This record gives sequence, structure tokens and C-alpha cells, in this order.
Amino acid sequence: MSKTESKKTAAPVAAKVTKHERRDPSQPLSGNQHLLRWVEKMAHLTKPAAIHWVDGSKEEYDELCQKMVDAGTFTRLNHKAWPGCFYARSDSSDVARVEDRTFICSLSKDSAGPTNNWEDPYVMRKKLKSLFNGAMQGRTMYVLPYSMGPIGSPMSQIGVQLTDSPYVVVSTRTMARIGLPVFKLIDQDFKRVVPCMHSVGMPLVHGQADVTWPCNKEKYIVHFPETREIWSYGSGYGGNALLGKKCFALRIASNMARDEGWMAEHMLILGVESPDGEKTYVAAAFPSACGKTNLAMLVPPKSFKGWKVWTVGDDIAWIRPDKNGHLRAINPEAGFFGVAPGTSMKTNPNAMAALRKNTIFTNVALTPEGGVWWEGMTDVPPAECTDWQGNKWTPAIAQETGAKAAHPNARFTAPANQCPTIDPNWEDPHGVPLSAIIFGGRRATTIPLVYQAFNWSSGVYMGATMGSEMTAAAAGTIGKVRRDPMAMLPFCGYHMGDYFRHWIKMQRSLKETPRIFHVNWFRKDKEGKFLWPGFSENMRILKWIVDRARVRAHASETPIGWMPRYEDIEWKGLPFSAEKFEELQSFDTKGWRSEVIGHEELFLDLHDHLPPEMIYERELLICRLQPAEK
Ligand code: TSX
Ligand code: MN
Repeated sequence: MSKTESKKTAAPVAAKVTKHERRDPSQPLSGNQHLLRWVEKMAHLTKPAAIHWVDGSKEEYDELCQKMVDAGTFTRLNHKAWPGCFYARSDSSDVARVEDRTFICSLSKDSAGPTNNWEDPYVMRKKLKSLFNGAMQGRTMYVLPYSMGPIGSPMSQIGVQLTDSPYVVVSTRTMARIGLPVFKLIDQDFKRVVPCMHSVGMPLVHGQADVTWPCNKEKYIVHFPETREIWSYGSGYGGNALLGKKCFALRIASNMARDEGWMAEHMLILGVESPDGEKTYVAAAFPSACGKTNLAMLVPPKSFKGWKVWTVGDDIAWIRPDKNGHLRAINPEAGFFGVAPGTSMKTNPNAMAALRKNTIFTNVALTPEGGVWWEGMTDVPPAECTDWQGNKWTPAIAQETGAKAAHPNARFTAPANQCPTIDPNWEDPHGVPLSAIIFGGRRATTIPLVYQAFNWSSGVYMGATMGSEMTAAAAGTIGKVRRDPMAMLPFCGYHMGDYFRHWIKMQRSLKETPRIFHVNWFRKDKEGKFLWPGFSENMRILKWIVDRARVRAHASETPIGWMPRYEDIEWKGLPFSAEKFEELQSFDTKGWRSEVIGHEELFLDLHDHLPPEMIYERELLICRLQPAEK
């Protein structure tokens, strides 16, 4: 549906319904002819039993939740302890994003790049047509309009998802802005709409009974970057099914951003406020399992009296230059889809406060009192609970069999505005000004706690070469670094080399670039113990970063970038010796030589699309690692 093509028609009839009458959900809520024709065409293909236009109201949300309670998909939690909260267990085969079933169907294979699965769009369309043929039989097809970003913001984008999953509808109400205000924007031709098709792939034929979590063994998560379309089949879980998140806000949006001169990034956004009220915003990209949500909601140490950290977003940032050549960022989401295990009052009290009410829990454990629990939530586990697969779980059983109460990828879906530290400007339609960008990884050796890139292009190199050490034995050797450039490897909807080129190019539209930093909270000593306490204490590093971005903190030049001296960090309230800091920050030429050799691995794959700056930066780094000549 293009912006210029669509014709305006009269407002739809459904608006006339009085308060006492129930709205007829099969009545269209938009008069946009392109939307109406597309819905009709897709209904003809998927053959749903009913069509439901989603208005986004609380009443509709409550009704859908009740319907899922009646169907056994949802369990209502204890209303005293967990008001407005629901519990769901997915099928045990539908628990995470499926990267090997994720496709970028660009016209040429080359433009998808070697790090994406590519399929010929013509071949894939044929495949999808057969998969979706009759896929929604016996189910309701929901017409779910959503805005990524505040309604009507110039930085926002609109999608319409056709889905046969009520779980997706209620989850999207928390994760994005949905319903009537979005249909209004569509009828006003506010922006081009991204069409998103989604089916769990389990039609109910001849009165076949439903299951509590319908899905299909065969899964397809498909993106057409040129036509800006998303098709998802077979999964009802997370990023596979909530198409506004990874599929739109990262894979499709990265294509839009490249074409239009902005950036769609896998980054948290936070604001640091000093005691005198000065506010500085930073964005940060980390691979998984580095505590992104925890950093986004950081509680400063007690000794940082008067300092505040405000949360703008925990996962995705859309960033664009303003008229003055400064970068501004929005969080396109409206909620947190956070990993539950490990979240506690100790690690993230603000997330715990955000999920106390109106939250959907998926694949955590259920307690006999109608509450939820997960590994790491409390020091003492419940005496008994029901695990994420519906089996009895006790600490003794866990000890014996190793069974987890919650799936490691169990999630909470919580409204962002319930977070105590949500930034007052988090819905500013023009975004917040960005002063710094932080990259990070989980590295036991070699990489210091914090250092600053010399300039934009060395910062892009820093982001391009970042990575984490594997913690799980399943995926590969423990300790091997897995490169995840800008934490975008699974989420960039085009060639990664072109993506680096776009980053380099962005500098030209800026009067001032944000300063770029790298952090590593996870460096270990010779005994294998973490050198840095992390969590709240990261505030000390954030303060140095903010002061550097505002050009008022000292740093020393090293071969890899600018580093703080011991005395450049605020240590009040933390006994931490200069010797230990030296160990944390230590730079060794030998380790770094093998590090740059490691960079090569990634670059070999991308070489024919790499911008020359990446090659130069690598050469410069290699030169700086040479011992000085006598
Ligand atoms: O989220 C983490 N952050 C960022 C916090 C703002 N985690 C959890 C990572 C898994 C998602 C961390 N883990 C951090 C961290 O800064 N640091 C560590 C490593 C660590 C773990 C436990 C201790 C110290 C460091 N415990 C004690 O020192 C007692
Ligand atoms: Mn993410």
C-alpha cells in the first residue's frame, strides 16, 4: 500500500455504535481501499472463520484475555499479588526465535549478504501462498494496526498485522501502540503501511479441537525488504510472531533507514541526570546475555546522591539526525519483552516493579498461590511449583534431574510506563538527543572495562568487531568469541558490509557525532573471578562516559583508544584499589594481536562490501600494536 496511491473514503460505519451496544468486530475500522482490498484478499487465501478489526480498547483486551483463559491458553494470576497478570505456557518446540528459519528475500542474493538466509522472492512467494492457503480455517483473523513509535511522531512507522493469534494481539497492545488511532493515521495517509501476515499454521478443520498453544513444526519468518513486507508462519512466540519488534523495527526498518538516511539499531536508550539536573542520553548495543535491560534500568549506588538514570528503551532505538545535525533517538516500542530468569530485586528492581501488574508471563513457573517464579527471582526457591512444561517442580527434583522451573528464554511482557524510571521524555515525538553510543560484549580476557574510540570511524570499527564469548557448550566451544557486529547480526535486513558503510556515511549528515565507547563488565582474574562488581557500580563508568562526551573528563591515549586513569573515575562509596583497576583496564599487546587476527574472520566473509574505512582502521590498529622502534 503506497502513500500516494491510496484514496480517501468516508469514515467507517462502526463509529456509530453506542456505549451499551457491543461493537461488531467484523465491521471494518478503516476506509482505506488498499487496506480493505488486502484484508479481503488475505482472508480469501487463509479462509478464517471470522474477521476481527482490532480497536485497541481495554474492553477488547479484557475480552480476548478472558477468551484465552476459557481456552486454557492463559491462566489468570492471583489478583491480589499480580493484578491484571496472565500466565501462558508455549508449546515446548516454540520457545525462541528461529534464526535458521528466518529469511531475507531480496531480489539479489548479494544484497542480503552472507550472514542472512536468502531465498528467491518468487520461489518464496509461491511457498508462502501454499503455506497460508487455508491456514486460518476455524480461527479468527485479527486485523491488528500498530504504530512503532509514538502515534503521529515523524519518526514513527505503521504496520498492519493479520494474525490468527489472540496472544499476539494482546501482547502487541503492550509492546506497541495499536487500534483506532492507528487506523486514523492510515485513513489520513500518514505513512506507507508495512503489511505483516502471521499464522500459527494450525487450521482447525471439521470441528477439530484446539490446543492451548497452536503452532506448526514447519516455521518461516520471511522478510521482503524491497516491498517492505513480512510473512511469518508456524510460530506464536516472541520475535517470530510479534512482528513489530525484530521483523519490522530492525530487519525491515534497517532497510528503510539505509534508504532514508537514519539508523534502526538494537540498542537500549537511557538518560543520565546529574544532581544539578543536567541530562545526557546514551544508547548502547550489547549481544544477548550481557544485561541490556538491567543497564537500561540501572539504579545508581547510594553514594551517587542526586544522580538518576532514566529509561527510554531497553531493546531498539530508531536514530535520526535533526535539523541541527545532532542525532535524536526514539524507542519504537511501548513495552518490555524481557528475559525473566535472572531478573530479581537485586539485579533489576525497576523491572520487578514494572512487571508487578498488567503483565503477561510466558514459560516461567507457576506457584500454588497463583504467582510466578523463575530461576534467580529469589534466593530461596518455592517449595513446589509447576514448571514451564506443566510438570511438578521442586528444588529436590531440580537437584536430581537438572530440570529448570522456567525456560531460560521465559519472558515477561510489561508496559513501559509501569517502569519507575521511565523517562519523562520517553514518548517525545522528536526523540531524545544522543551524546554517546556504547558497544559491549561479554569477554573474560583481553578487553578492558571501558575505553573510548578515537573518532567516528574507529568507533564504527569497534562496533563492527564486537562480540561475546560463548557461555553455553551447545553452540560451540566455551570461550570462543562469537562476533556480533553492533549486536545486529541476526537483525540486519541487508548485507552487513553495506550496513557498516551506512554507519560510516551517517557522519556526513552530522555536525557533531556522538562519542563512541566500548565496555566489558565481564573481565575475569586468573582465578576466574569477575574483576568488576557490575550492576549499580556501572554508574561510575557511565559518569566517565557522560563527562567524556561533554568533553570535561581526562583520558589517556592507548593503542586501542582513550582510557580513564584510576583518578578519572568516581570511587566514592566503593572500595576498589588502583591495582585492581589497572588489572581491569590492562592492555596487552599479545592478546590484542590475536584479537585483530580474530577480526579477520568476520571481514573475510564480508570483504567485497566492506567500506575502505574498515580496512584502514584495522591496518591502523595493527600498526599501533607494533612495538615502538628504537
Ligand atoms: O546485567 C548485568 N550487568 C549490567 C547491569 C547493569 N549482569 C548480568 C548479566 C546476565 C544477564 C552482570 N553480571 C553484570 C552487569 O554489570 N556483571 C556481571 C558479572 C557479575 C556477576 C555477579 C557478581 C559480580 C559480577 N557478584 C558479586 O560480585 C557478588
Ligand atoms: Mn533484543
